[in-house]
Amino acid sequence: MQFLQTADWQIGMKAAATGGAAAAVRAARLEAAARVVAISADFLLVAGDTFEDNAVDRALVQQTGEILSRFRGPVYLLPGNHDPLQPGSVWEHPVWKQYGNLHVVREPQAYAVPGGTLIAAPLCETHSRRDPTLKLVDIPRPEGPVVAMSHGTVEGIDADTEHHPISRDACVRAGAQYLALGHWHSTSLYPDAAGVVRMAYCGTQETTKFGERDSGNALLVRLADGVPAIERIHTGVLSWVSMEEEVKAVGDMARLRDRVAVLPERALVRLEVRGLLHAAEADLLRQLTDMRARFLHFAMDANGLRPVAEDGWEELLPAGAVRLAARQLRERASQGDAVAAEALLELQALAAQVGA
Ligand SMILES: [Mn+2]
Repeated sequence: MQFLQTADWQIGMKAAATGGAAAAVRAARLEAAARVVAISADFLLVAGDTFEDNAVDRALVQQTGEILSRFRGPVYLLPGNHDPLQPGSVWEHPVWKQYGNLHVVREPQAYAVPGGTLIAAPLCETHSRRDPTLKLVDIPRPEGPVVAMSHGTVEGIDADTEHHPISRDACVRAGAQYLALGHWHSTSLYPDAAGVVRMAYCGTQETTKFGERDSGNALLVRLADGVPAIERIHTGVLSWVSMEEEVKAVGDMARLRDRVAVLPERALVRLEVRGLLHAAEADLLRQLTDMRARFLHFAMDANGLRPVAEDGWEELLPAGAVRLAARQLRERASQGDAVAAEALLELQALAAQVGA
C-alpha cells in the first residue's frame, strides 16, 4: 500500500497579519495544493481542515475541488475542526459530486483502497474533548492492511485541549497499521516503543505563519508487511524567515546584510536586530532597510541597536582609571570581545547620564 498524506490546507485563510502580502500568501496555499496533487501515489488522504472555515467563498470551494480532482487516483477528504461536517458546510458544495475520484468522509466508514482498507470518521464539531479516533474502533473492515485517518491533538501536545484529543495508542486501538493525522501544522512523527512510526502529522502543505517548526510538507507513506516507511516531500511555496540577530563586532552587520541578500524573493522576513552599530557601518543598516522591496513582506525591528560612540570619545572622560578602562575596553571590543563591547556601551551610557 502506498499513499500520500496531506492536511490543513486551510484554503480561504485571510493571512491579514501579513498586510500587503496577504493575497500572495492566499495564492500560495493553492499553488502548494497543486504541488501536492501532482505527486504520484495510489491514493491521497486529506486529513482535515481543507478549508479555513465553513463560510469560505463558494468559488474557492469549487476551485479547491478542481485542484483535488487532478490527483491521479482516489482522494479521501476528512472534515476537520475548521470545516466540520454540519448543515450548510463546505461539504454540501456540488463540486464533491462533480468528480468521481473525490470522496468526502461523511460517516465512520471503511473504504477499499489500492492495497488494503482505509478507515475514517468525520469531525462534526469545532470543539470537543472526545477522542475522534474512538469512532474508528468499531468500523467493520475486511482482512488485510488498514490505514486510518483522523484529526485532532495527540496526547502530550496540550493537556487541556478542546481540539479533539487523540490517544498515543490510537493507531493500535483502531486496529490499523498507520494513522494519518491532521491538525498540527508542522510535520511530526510518533515512533512507537519499537521505534516504528505508526502515527504522524504531515503538517500543512504551505506554511501558515512565522515560527512553524517544519511546515510545508506532504508525507508519502509505503506500507509493506504492515510496517510504514515515510518519506517527507516539501511542497511549500513561500519561505517564512524569522531572524533574531545580535551584532557586536565590526563585520557582523555586513554578514547579516549578506545573509538577508541571499534569501529567496518569495519570502516573508521578520528581522530583529540588536547590539552595536559602529559608525562605519551605519550605511549597512540603510542597505538592509532598503531590501524590503525585494520581499513579499519585510518587517525589521532595529530598536535594540545602539550606536558605538565615536573614536576619541573616552578622551572626554576624567583622566585616570576610568579613561584608561574605557580605552582598554574599546581596544578589546574592536578585537571582537563581546563582553568588552557591552561594558563599553554601559560606560558610555553612564557617562552620558553624568554629562561627561
Ligand atoms: Mn484542525
